[in-house]
Amino acid sequence: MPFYRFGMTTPTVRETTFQLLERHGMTTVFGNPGSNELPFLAGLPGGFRYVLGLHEGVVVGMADGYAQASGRPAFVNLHAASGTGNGMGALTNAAVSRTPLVINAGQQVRSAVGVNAMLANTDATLLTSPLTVSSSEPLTAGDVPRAFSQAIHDAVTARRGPAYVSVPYDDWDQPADASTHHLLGRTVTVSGHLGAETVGRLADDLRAATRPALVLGSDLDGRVAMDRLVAFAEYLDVDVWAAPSLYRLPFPNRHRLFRGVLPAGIASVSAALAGSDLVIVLGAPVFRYHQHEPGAYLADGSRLVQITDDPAAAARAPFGQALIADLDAAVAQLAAALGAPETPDAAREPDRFAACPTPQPGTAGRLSPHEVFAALRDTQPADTAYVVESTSTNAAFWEQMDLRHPGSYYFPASGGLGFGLPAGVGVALARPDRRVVAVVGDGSANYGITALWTAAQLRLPVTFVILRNGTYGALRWFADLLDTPNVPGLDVPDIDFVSIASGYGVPGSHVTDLNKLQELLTETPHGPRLLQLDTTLTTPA
Ligand code: TZD
Ligand code: CA
Repeated sequence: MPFYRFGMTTPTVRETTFQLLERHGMTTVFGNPGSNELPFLAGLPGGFRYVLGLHEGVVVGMADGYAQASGRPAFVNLHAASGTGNGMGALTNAAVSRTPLVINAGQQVRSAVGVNAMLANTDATLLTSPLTVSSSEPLTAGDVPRAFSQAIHDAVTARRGPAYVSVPYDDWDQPADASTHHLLGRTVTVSGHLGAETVGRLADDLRAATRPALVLGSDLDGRVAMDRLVAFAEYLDVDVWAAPSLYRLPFPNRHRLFRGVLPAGIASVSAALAGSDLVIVLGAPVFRYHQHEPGAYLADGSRLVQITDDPAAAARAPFGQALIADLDAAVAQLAAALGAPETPDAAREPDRFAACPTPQPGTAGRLSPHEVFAALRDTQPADTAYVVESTSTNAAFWEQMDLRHPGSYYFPASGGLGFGLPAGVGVALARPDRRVVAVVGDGSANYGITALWTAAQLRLPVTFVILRNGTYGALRWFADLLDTPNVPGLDVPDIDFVSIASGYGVPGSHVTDLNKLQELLTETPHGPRLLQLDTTLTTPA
């Protein structure tokens, strides 16, 4: 079937939609098909590729990793209610990271929805609406292309995040509305500069503060050059923290000014920031806490200003002043007002990066997570992209890693497991120029395990490192914190990921010895590989 059938006939809804997707560079379709989706997928136009995931959680996770790592919106095609439902756990992550996804689900033919025919999704828009920036099902077939145009702009502007469009499958061959060609040339631009007066006041406040601190959030990675942030922080010579519940890294973690990732509890944040009279939060919600630690949000004498490009994050913060602005523009404006350089002055900072401590040793037949991270750090390229989903090893990770490049760190933003393996695939698809290592716990790996098959089919050179401590380690730590002894269901012993990987077509090795690990890690991967490491138990903090 020819793709563009212009000329004598009006273009169809399907043709116009594909043109729109192409115009926005969304030519990769992450999907898992059903009967409702077949009319859309039949004969994809030239230039489009379809990436099949075997479970919708994996499809959304791959698209999330792809969109985050490429900095571009990704297109997803899911089956109606059940397929969308399977994807929703993964959607909780994309909602928090505000990953621009346009998710199309097939719907039964229009006349069959009302009677709830098999595979109809009645009230389709309600299913996803808590997790999307918009959810729609156009009222006429002709309006479908405009609905996609809106979804794309919703996904990438202001609020950002996943947008959902449900389309009855008899719509695709209908003629598009006569005026939809206007959509192809549309742009939506956000101009988020701060007013001169606001910048001046903020610069004055920063100059007047005796001990300001910067708290940098995940929204900065890929939006504000890491170098610019380093130059800014060095010029101010301030403490730099990463925001709690971090899922991307905005600042080199071994930089002499870096104080670490803020712990995700009210009292802990307040204690860490005590002594700073002015806290500037850039590109993060205030704050995404986890463990419940009631207390004062900030110590007496501390004041907080949040600069964010997320209007919702500004509105819901329980304290502090908020400014909504484009992050890159805001940092540039503030740096200019203060006279800070755009790039770091190498000569000024000969000892910019701190050394790494010696990792604590493992036990017989078990590596410590610290040793594993040290081995990765010492063997992998400096700009390796790490997708991390091992919850109890967080402290060990930050202790041992040395990340100095943008796009080095991806973590499930909502804490929804099932991200690590799929996002590893998505990041590798988006960035063939970077080494990709997914470090995933033996609990977490099971939620997105079928991503291994896609990695094998596409021969993506991802190293999947499975940390096998036989338990839901973080939950053991939490059970202790919450004083809830004897909780069932916390152990996951004896899962053989080498066998599982082999079934999906990914070669694996079982490693219990540090030398062997280092030796394997020095090999350059030409396709996916899985390393199952037996590890000792540690705690996330
Ligand atoms: N299900 C989903 C989809 N997301 C979750 N976050 C959980 C369950 C609960 N959960 C956590 O928050 S951490 C965790 C679970 C089950 C344990 C993960 O175990 P792991 O990592 O083996 O991957 P560690 O390092 O042993 O903690
Ligand atoms: Ca584990």
